Amino acid sequence: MFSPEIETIDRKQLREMQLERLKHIVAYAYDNVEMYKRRFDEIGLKPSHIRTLKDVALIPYTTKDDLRDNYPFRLFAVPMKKIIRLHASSGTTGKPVVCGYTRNDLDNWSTCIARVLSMAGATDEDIIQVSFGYGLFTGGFGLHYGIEKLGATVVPVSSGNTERQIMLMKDFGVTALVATPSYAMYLAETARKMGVIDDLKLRLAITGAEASTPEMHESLKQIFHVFPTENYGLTEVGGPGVAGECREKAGMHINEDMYYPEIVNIEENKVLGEGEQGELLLTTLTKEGMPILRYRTKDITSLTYEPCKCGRTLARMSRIVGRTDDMLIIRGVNVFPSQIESVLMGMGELGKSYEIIVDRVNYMDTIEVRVEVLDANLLTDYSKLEELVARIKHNLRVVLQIDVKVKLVEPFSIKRAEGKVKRVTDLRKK
Ligand code: DLL
Repeated sequence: MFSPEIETIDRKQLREMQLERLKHIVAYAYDNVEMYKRRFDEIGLKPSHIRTLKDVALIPYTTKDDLRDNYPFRLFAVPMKKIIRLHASSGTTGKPVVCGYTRNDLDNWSTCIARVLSMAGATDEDIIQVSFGYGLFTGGFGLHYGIEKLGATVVPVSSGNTERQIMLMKDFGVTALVATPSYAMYLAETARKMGVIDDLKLRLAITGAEASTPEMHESLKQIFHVFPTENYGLTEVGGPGVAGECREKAGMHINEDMYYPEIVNIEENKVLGEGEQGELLLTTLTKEGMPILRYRTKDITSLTYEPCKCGRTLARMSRIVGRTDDMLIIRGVNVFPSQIESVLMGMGELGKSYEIIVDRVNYMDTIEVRVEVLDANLLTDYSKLEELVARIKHNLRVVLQIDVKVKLVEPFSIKRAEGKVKRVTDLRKK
């Protein structure tokens, strides 16, 4: 454990710490960020009205639009002189979301990452390859400095050049990989093709930055012989390091001394209780550069406060079910891409790459899943092919309650991503 005094803290003591930090950060945001002062003044809210943790509900939400409206630096609470790093989201449309860090912010960030790595089972003996992109994306540099703080050896390869990544992994005796789950899978497939899996010393795959399913983790375990864990974060609150899975793989432990999580039902404007599923809100408790109050992540999850078998008392968030904005509504039925992934990854004949194409034909929504087969020979055996397609359709129907068109394609015919994968193409939006 990297910070046992925090990770196993008595929850009553933690709540006291959170309240003290919450009061501080609210006053700090009010005093130093014009938007927060205006928001509070508009509804007559004073920082002194925050007397208990529950009072956090009095504070208006912060949204991505607020960040865009205040682009690039208007949510910073310190003069630019104190900001020593900038990162920005990989958003493909509109202005990116920017985050600024003071020296203390970077130090806290590295601590959060070191904890997440150590939860996954990494130690200062590990050689860790970072295959997240280095640059404005928070993944590369975020993990990099966390690994150094843990005292492990960092191999900053960044993303791309997949065969070379495998060569380095082998030659350097890399023991842990940091990547998106889809890129980790691409690396696994490539290593298998190169016939070097047994020459690798890899034991951990620390994945994050995009959704994955237990089935995907199981596949990584089988193909790459690694123990996969996942971790979570977002640029708006600083990047990765918000939460991570421990070896129990029973939810991601939230670094609650730094982030105050809530689950809300947005339509009803209601804070939900333990175990209830809704949108995750995050309040940064220690950020100096860009404090954020009740940020609407759009990520759907639930929380549990039960102590974990690993000994940590930090709350755990369940795997992200999906984002409120990537939920597909097909003929009135809500479909999350993760539901489709669970079905596909659970079927042995299929490869690990797939795509989802949604369209509207004659006013009717259509959904097609294209998925690779493991063995190309199957595509020429008509009866086997038909049987497999029927089985996939059936399994999807059981989970989604709708009919899905299924197309099986050759191994490696779907383009692989080197960072975050984009699985869904929604042609209705055109
Ligand atoms: O993806 C930060 C990050 C880097 C997290 C490396 C973990 C590891 P953004 O690019 O701003 O930041 O994207 C944030 O990605 O709101 C989620 O929708 C999604 N996301 C991140 N981690 C997970 C995860 C980074 N473990 C957005 N499971 C978030 C599902 C995730 N979705």
